[in-house]
Amino acid sequence: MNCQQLYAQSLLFHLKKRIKFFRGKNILFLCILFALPFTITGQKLADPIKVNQVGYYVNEPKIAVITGKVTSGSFCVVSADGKDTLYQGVLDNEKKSAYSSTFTRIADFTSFKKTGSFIIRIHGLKQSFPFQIKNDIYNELGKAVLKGFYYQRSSMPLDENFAGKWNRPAGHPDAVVLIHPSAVTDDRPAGTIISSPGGWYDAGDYNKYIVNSGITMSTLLSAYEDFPAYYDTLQTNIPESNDKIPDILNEVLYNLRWMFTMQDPFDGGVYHKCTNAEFGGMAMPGITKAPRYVVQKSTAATLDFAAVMAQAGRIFKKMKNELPRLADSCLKASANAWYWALKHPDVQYDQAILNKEYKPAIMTGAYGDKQLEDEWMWAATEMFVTSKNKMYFEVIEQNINDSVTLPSWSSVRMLAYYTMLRCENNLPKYAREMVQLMERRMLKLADEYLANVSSNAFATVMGQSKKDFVWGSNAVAANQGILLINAYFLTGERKYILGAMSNLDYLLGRNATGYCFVTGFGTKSPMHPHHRPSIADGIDEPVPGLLVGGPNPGRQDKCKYPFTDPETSYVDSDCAYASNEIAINWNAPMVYLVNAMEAMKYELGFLWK
Ligand SMILES: [Ca+2]
Ligand SMILES: [Ca+2]
Repeated sequence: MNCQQLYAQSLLFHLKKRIKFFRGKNILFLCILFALPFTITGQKLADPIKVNQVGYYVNEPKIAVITGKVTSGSFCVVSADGKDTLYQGVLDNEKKSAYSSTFTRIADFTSFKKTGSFIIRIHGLKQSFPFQIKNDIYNELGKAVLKGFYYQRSSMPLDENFAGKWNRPAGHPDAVVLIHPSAVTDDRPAGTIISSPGGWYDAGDYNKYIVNSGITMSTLLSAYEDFPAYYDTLQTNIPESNDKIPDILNEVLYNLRWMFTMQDPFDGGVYHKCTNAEFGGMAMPGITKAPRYVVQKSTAATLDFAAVMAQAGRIFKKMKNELPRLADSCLKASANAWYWALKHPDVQYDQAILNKEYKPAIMTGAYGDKQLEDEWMWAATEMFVTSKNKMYFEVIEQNINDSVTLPSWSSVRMLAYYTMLRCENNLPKYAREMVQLMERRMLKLADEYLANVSSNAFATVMGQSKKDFVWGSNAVAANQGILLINAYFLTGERKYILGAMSNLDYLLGRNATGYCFVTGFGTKSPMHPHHRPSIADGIDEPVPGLLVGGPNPGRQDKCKYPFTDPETSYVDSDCAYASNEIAINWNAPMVYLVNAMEAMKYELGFLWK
């Protein structure tokens, strides 16, 4: 029996079942059932064949995961128009998810190497969403997730030529920003007004946070440092696309120039955030005129700032003609921040305590961090690698400990690892032993990620541990991918790239929810992210190129979720800030991961074997 026959039989089977059930009931309802035979069951059952909805490289692994109960052991790859059956394969044995009652079977069609648009059919199940197979499969996605940052720009209008139907007037000029009472100093007394324009909105809200800018900027700058030739020609249709600076660096510069304004020129300390006192309503940016503040300086913000400026200085030094004096400004800002941090080594931003002392109370994202050894280590590393000054190396030695974890906004130690490994050939001999230690530790973590992919119900690196499903779990998946790419840099072993690719499949649809988690991509894609412009702009489609947070069983938003297992606790609702918000520190690793695939395709050629 071929796949068309299989499909016809399965269609008949379902209709018969439903006709039996509805016999004697409303005939009109029956007609609707005929028209939409498989779309009225629950979330899991509705889309039982999970594919990467963007698609697959011709010569790389191609896996679909089946979550419905199957009565047949085979599957077919069919042309997207449903006419031609092109490949038949056998489903793998059933696996049970470690965190839910979901059973899965793997459909591996790696050996199918035709280019085009396809679907997968299995007897008794709704067919898969369409996907493509081609050699530049992530080209558009790579540009779109970088362009996502352009849509987050504050203080400038988004012109229709660049923003399309999502064009909008400028929001939040931030030319008048008050020094919050928590941040008052002799040089900037109460009532002082500063200007802090530019930068990206952090997430679904309209505030700008230095700590979260830290890891975001580092991830984008590292993407450039790791793949300069690729990014030198990557254009994203932004206002600066025709200048001589790579667009990824134009985008970074937009936030970097804002970061400069967050440093107090009198002492070098860096304000924790530029913010409204409270989150605004679901309106377009610039609609509300509530006062903006910079709040207390913190050691975490100041060290993150020092790290970013040191890395930016290293990169922009090579663009002296296009950006004269910028690198020097970065290095000076970095050093001034460092000296402030030395004098104030442990100033934490504790919003609850500050709100007892100062008015108005600040209720926006706190990004409080009590553990600062990792910030010290990261800042010292970027400054050491840029300056080769042994003073910073000694601080790295003091702050390196046994903990090796994926990076997050509050845990930035791994960013130091990446930089040391990337720049190892330019480091003094005395640093070699430490670099080797870092290499061993990073590879150990990478190997742990790869060890159990085959026993995972979705055959991905992501989701092997319940701990992966935290707030922003999709960034965990993307950051695991980056770590595996770094392991590839060290070893040249292809298995690490395949691990990273498995997480891209996860993010683009091969997961328990069946969602392709980037707005504007895939068939089943978030339409209602917790993102104020997407909610308020009156356009059906959300702003494109944004990665939503992903499954988070914590469900801190208290919204209604159809499923609550770690791997399924996601809902496409703008209420759901705990699983369906967007954020710059989530988009950045997606930019790195997606574009790394496209970059290595050209730079290393391994995808063309
Ligand atoms: Ca440019
Ligand atoms: Ca920390």
